[in-house]
This record gives sequence, structure tokens and C-alpha cells, in this order.
Amino acid sequence: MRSDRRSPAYQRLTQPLVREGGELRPATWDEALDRAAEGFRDAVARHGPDSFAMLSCARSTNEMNFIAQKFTRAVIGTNNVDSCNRTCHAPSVAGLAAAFGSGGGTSSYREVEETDLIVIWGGNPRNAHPIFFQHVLKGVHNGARLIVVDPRRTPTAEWADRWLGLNVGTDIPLAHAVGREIIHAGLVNETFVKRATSGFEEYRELVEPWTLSAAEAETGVPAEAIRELAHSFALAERAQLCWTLGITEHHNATDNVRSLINLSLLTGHVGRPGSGLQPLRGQNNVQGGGDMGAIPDRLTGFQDILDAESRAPFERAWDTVIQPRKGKNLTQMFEGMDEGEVKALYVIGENPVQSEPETETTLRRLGRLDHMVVQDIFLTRTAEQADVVLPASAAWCESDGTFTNSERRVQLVRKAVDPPDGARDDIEILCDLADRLGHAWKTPTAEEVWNEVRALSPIHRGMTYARLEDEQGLQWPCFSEDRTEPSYLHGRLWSETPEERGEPAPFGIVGHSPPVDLLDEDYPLRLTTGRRLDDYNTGVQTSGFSSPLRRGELLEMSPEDASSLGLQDGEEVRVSSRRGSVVAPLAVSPGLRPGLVFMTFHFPDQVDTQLLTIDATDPIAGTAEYKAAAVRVERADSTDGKAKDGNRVSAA
Ligand SMILES: Nc1nc2c(c(=O)[nH]1)N[C@H]1C(S)=C(S)[C@@H](COP(=O)(O)OP(=O)(O)OC[C@H]3O[C@@H](n4cnc5c(=O)[nH]c(N)nc54)[C@H](O)[C@@H]3O)O[C@H]1N2
Ligand SMILES: Nc1nc2c(c(=O)[nH]1)N[C@H]1C(S)=C(S)[C@@H](COP(=O)(O)OP(=O)(O)OC[C@H]3O[C@@H](n4cnc5c(=O)[nH]c(N)nc54)[C@H](O)[C@@H]3O)O[C@H]1N2
Ligand SMILES: [Mo]
Repeated sequence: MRSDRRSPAYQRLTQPLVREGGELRPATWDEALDRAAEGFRDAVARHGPDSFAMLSCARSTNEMNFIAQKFTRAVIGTNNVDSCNRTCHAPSVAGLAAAFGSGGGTSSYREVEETDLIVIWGGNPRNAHPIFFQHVLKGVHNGARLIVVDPRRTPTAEWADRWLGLNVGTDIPLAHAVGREIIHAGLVNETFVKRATSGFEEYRELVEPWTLSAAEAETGVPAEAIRELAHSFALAERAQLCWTLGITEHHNATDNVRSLINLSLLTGHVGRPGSGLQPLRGQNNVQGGGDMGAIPDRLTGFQDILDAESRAPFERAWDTVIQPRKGKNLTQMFEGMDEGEVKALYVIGENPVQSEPETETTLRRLGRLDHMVVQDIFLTRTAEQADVVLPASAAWCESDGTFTNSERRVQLVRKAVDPPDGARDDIEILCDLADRLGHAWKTPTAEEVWNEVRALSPIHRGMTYARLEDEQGLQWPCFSEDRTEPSYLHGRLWSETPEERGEPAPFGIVGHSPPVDLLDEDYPLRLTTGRRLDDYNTGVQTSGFSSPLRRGELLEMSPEDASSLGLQDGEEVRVSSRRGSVVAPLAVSPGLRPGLVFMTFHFPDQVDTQLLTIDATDPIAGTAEYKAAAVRVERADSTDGKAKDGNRVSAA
């Protein structure tokens, strides 16, 4: 029988906590807010504003994210603000911005219904984006072909016309081989390439070595399947190229993204109805958090922090001077703790102790802080490390405001229930702290905050609450109240005149770089980590419900590997990487190819997958290579004793 590895339910936080004599104890709101503000004031006084860092909540509203970055920039005076976007789609934003000047997905959900080919590359929306997947199924129903590129035969792949099972970390060779085949078969959209792109010649030389057979050897995908993908993509009248973390959680993630964008440039599958690029964003409002400026290099509406003209309206509105330099991203904040540069951390709705790679490294870094405040709806493992814990309301049902989804659509959310007694709205807490730090911010309504967003961000200007209500949400850009822009971006690239076309989109000249954690005799299996339908991220929000379908953490392995290792379905196995080891039940899974094993990170209180993952990050976006660790799997009782035990409860 399987052991029950479900996490205990987390209890809602209803009282502030402060640390005293090493322990967290209950406190009044006044005491906790005073302590929180004092710690921030102290850090700034002793080490300057850049010793402060803010993690803002991608599950909370646009309005709260706007206030969180305003607090960071106007009250503290630093640009050190970021969110979990860093752990997932920051490379998509960086790659799209490098190609097209702005980092948003280029098309809309509706267009997936009205297209001829849908390619899902490194994503499993059947499980992770079920609403988007309904649009995919409508597209398929309307006649679109569906091709899935994923090392695992996922539930999404089960619906596909064709599944390309590639080796983890070989997306660039695969994309380059597709590009080369399109060129050699004479299927390039030459007019588009000539008019709207730059760097084609260099790209042609770059992909030339990636023949179908060279790519087959590297990726494991049969040459014939690569050829078919190339021809289908180039010949489709309209095509959608969608990707998620299989592309972005790698040490070379921005390059991965560029290699996919190259395919849309070759074929002109961008900037037209039904054709486009869609990174499916992760958390319910991670798109909005970034749009609001809760990122270290952009102000609200993606305005460049380095540009004085962009900063000026914010400085006037807030009567402050905004630092003319990029702040630290989440990855750099954690490195900055090691280096003594970051001394005070304010975490709103994030659980980095269980979501960052290499748990021990994360804990060591947090331990070096002088002051940490965690504002959450639950007492997370991260909150347990804090000096002050502030109980928040849950934005998705206990607050008013707006969320922005992956297709850039801003939608109203309404308070449906009251927060539990003792918990307070995230915005109200931020305003009380601002007040204690010398900025008399009267707590605004969500609509008042939104109107400030509209005044400062041209791409949101036309979206009044009344319009959002009447029109069931609006997509950015929305420059004026009387207009609606097309549902896809970059139509300019198809204009006849160079002035209207603007900057050409450059091909990304990016080479292959295999995963950092190399396979060898001791660690011969590739572990990739990801999601299941029934659980959410670090499990804090989903551990509380029980269902017979939920099985806790499992080590999924191909039947071939299980048989050659002599392991049975259901038995306890020890999984070890160069960083640590955990015990989990084995699930023999026909969806996995030999050499590949899979785990989630949904049950860290029982099995801490992050002891296995590697802290190797993309140099441009800062995203960690969660998708590729090297591991060894053996029967649980045959441990060599060297590895650290990552199981908090006994394996029985
Ligand atoms: N049910 C549920 N839904 C969720 C979440 C959740 O926890 N639970 N989390 C939300 C969040 S924050 C996010 S960011 C999204 C993530 O959504 P997804 O990115 O779709 O989810 P993952 O399972 O992390 O990874 C997607 C796929 O990448 C594949 N993959 C691994 N390595 C590679 C590779 O080298 N190349 C390619 N091409 N593919 C590879 C994996 O096999 C996996 O099927 O989901 C969101 N939705
Ligand atoms: N091994 C491995 N690790 C990964 C990934 C992977 O694929 N593999 N994926 C990465 C990705 S894509 C992501 S996004 C991260 C997720 O990492 P995190 O964002 O750190 O993890 P979550 O479990 O989503 O934590 C969300 C927290 O927000 C709190 N919260 C929810 N709503 C509110 C609210 O309205 N207000 C406040 N104040 N708090 C709220 C919840 O209680 C919870 O503690 O994990 C990353 N880590
Ligand atoms: Mo995510």
C-alpha cells in the first residue's frame, strides 16, 4: 500500500506574530507593524535603501502589486522588487522583449480556436492551464492540428496529433533543426524575413550544422518527426506557438525562448490574426504583477527604469526621486543576502524556502538577514523564519481589484467573502507601514489605485473600472477610453512602409548548451520537476483538501528503468542528487522515456524535492534550472549514508 504523504492542512493566519527570544509569539497589529517598520527603517539607516528587498505576490491583485512597488520605490527608495515571475517566465519576457521590444505574449486565447496548427512546446496545459486548454480543444474541434513537444508523454500529449518526446535540455538543437529544414525545403516566408527581421544570414549559418540526423542524435526525436514539424509549421496558414516552463526553467532559458521565436520569424507566424507566440503565464496574476512594475527594471506599464522621461511622471506623482538603475531580481536578492548586501526582506505571498532550488542554500541566505517580514494567508515554512508575520486577506476572494491573465486581459475581481477576523487586506497593511515610515498614505480603494495606474501607464489608460465591468475585461494595450486595439500584438511588422514597420525583429543567434548538472555513472538519470493537476506549487494552498485521487509525492520512472533496476511500482526509493537525497514511493509510468524520472514540488513538508534541484540560473533572466537535475535512484533501504535526508517524516 502507498504511504499517505499528504501534507497537514495549513491553518489561516489570524493574528500577527513577532519573534522574541528566538520564538514567534502572538502580537497586536500595532506592535507587529511597529516592529516591521522599525526593522526596515533600521536597515535603510545603517546600510542604505538598496539593503531592502521586496517579493511581491503574484496571486494578489494588480492594485496591491502597484502599491507594493510604489512602497519599494517611493517609501524605501530602491528598485529591489520582484516576484515569482523570476522562477518561471522572466526568460519569456526577456526573449520576447529582445525580439519585439515588449515582453507580452503576442496573441489571444480566442485565436487558438481560430488557427490551423497549435504547437505546445515544453508545457502541459491539460494539467497546469486547464482553462487555456479548453480553448486548445475548441481549436482542435475546429480543425487545428496539435503537436506537443515534451520529454514526457503528458496528459496534454494524449490529445495531440503528434508527440515529440525529446531529451531534457535539447530544445535549441530541435528548434534549430526545424529552422534548417524550413530553409532547406524552401519554405521561408521571404517577404516577411526581408522586411520585418534582421540577422537572417547569421541565423542560416547558425542552424546549418543541425541536420535532421544530427538533431535526432542529440534530441532523441526521430528525423522524420522533426521534418514533419518543420513542414507543418511552415505550411500552416496560421499557427500558434505556445510554451511554458519546459523552455524557461533552464540555465539557458532566454536562449531557448529566442530559438522558438526564430521559427515564428522564419515563417511570419506573428503579428497576424491566428498566428502568434504564447508563453502561458503561471500564477493567477503573475502577468499583472510584472505589468504593474513589481519587477526591478520596469515601472508600471513596462516603462524603462533607465529612461528619465519614463521616470518623470512617477517622480512628480509620488514627489520622490526614483533610482535611475535596475534593482536586484529575486535571484540577485538571494545572492545579495550571502554577500551582506541585502539586510531586510519583505515577502508578500511567496514561499521561497520551498520554491527556491537547494533548500539548504535558501535557509542559509535567509539566516543572514537582519530583518524579515512575511505577509501571507498561512504560516508557511518561510514565515516560520520571519521576525514579523502579518496575516493577510486572500486576494482572489476577499479583496476587490483586477487580475491580468496570460493574454494580457485585465479583469475585475470582487470581494465575495470577508477575510477571517484578524486578517487584513494587503494594501491596507502596506499603507499602514508607509504611514509609520513617514508617508501619510490614506488607504485607497481598489478603484482609486487603478486610476493612479491609468494615469501613469499609457497601455492601461483606456481601462476604466466601468469599461472592465461592461466589456468583461480588456486586453492591453488600451490607450484610450473610446478604443479597443487588435487582440494580437506587432501587426506593425506587416506594414508596407518601413516607418510603420519600425524596428525589425532580430533573429536570436543562440547556441546549444546542455544542462549544468551532468549525467555520469553515479548520477545516471535525468530528473525533471513539474506539476500535477490536483496540487498547487509548494502545496500551501492545496494541502488542506483531501481526495482519493491525490497520491502525494511520487518518483515517476519508465517501466524499462524500473525493471532494469529491479524496482517495483509502489515501493519506497531513495532519490539522490549531488546536493541531497529524499525518499518517495516509486510510480512506474509508461509516459516516461528511459533515462528520465519526474517529481513534483507540491509536498515539500513530506518530500523536499528542492534538496535535489540545482541552483544554476539563466544569466539574463535569473531563472533556475528546475527542469534538469542528475540523480540516482535505488531501493530506499540501500542508502549509502552519505546523502542528507530530506524527508521530514519517516518513510514508513
Ligand atoms: N494544477 C496546477 N496548475 C498550475 C500550477 C500548479 O502547481 N498546479 N502552477 C502554475 C504555475 S506557477 C506555472 S508557472 C504553470 C506551469 O505550467 P507548465 O509549464 O505547463 O508546468 P510544468 O509541469 O512545470 O512543466 C511543463 C512541462 O515541461 C516539460 N519539460 C521538462 N523539461 C523539458 C525540456 O527540457 N524541454 C521541453 N520541451 N519540455 C520539458 C515537463 O515534462 C512538463 O510536462 O502552471 C500553473 N498552473
Ligand atoms: N522544483 C521546482 N521548483 C519550482 C518550480 C518547478 O517547476 N520545479 N516552479 C517555480 C515556479 S514557476 C513558481 S511560480 C514558484 C512558486 O513559488 P511560490 O510563489 O513561492 O509558491 P506558492 O506555493 O505558489 O506560494 C504562494 C504563497 O502565496 C500565499 N498567498 C496566496 N494568496 C495570497 C494573497 O492574496 N495575499 C498574500 N499576502 N499571500 C497570498 C500562499 O499562502 C502561499 O504561501 O515555484 C518555483 N519552484
Ligand atoms: Mo510559475
